[in-house]
Amino acid sequence: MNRSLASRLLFVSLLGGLAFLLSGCEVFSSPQNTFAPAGEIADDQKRWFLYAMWPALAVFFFVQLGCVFIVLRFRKKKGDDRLPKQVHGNNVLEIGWSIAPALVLFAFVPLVVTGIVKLGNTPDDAIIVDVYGVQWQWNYGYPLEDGSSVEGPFGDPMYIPVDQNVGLRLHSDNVIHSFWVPKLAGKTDVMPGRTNHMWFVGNEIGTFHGQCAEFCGLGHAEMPIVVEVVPRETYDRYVACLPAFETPACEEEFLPEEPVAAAGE
Ligand SMILES: [Cu+2]
Repeated sequence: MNRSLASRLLFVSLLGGLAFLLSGCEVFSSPQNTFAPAGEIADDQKRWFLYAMWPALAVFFFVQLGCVFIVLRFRKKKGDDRLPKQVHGNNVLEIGWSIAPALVLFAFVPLVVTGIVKLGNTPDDAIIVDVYGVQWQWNYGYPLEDGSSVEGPFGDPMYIPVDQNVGLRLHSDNVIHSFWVPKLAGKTDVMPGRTNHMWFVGNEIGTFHGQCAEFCGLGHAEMPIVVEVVPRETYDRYVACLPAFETPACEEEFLPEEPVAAAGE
């Protein structure tokens, strides 16, 4: 095989490979897409990520172009067997590429500090939901007006009111789990022996999916998270129905249909 045919084949197969890889990308429709946030916190986090991503991409392309330029400009030429000029160190370049990244990082300081402070302070008007990571299910506890709390059935979705700040207290009495619903907020570990905190808000009514993001044993893959962002009245009815969905109205509204019944059999 001659060289130009080989390089053409290589180019075509690289292009095919790239197309194959890109076919896995879904921009907005996948259910766990951090680029399609459905709440203020996830939206902030997406924006912060993009602030860092664009400069990083610019640096990446700048460095790659530099590499290509150097390889082409200083490659060995036919019939020239002399050693190239031997250079050791360049003060201007070295000081430059130490200071420039430091300046870029420094530009992120205000953003990072304000972001950390915002994420670390649950707003005063938030409702506080307890999250229990179990091997291998999630369970949620909701605040009642008298200051006590009531737990939903194991495996039930988390219900929260739309446009309402929600603070989570994350508990585990077994191993480390991680609570992550990409469209609503970044992940936070759920640790035995300590209570971690996070907060978020769902600004769109709908069902949002996530999963345990810390390998927690054999049933790790069976720890999906479902958050139902619902109108305030629906949330109030749900909490009033807990813990047992005893009335027919509760049963009808909040108990999932049996799979067999749903299939019409
Ligand atoms: Cu887990």
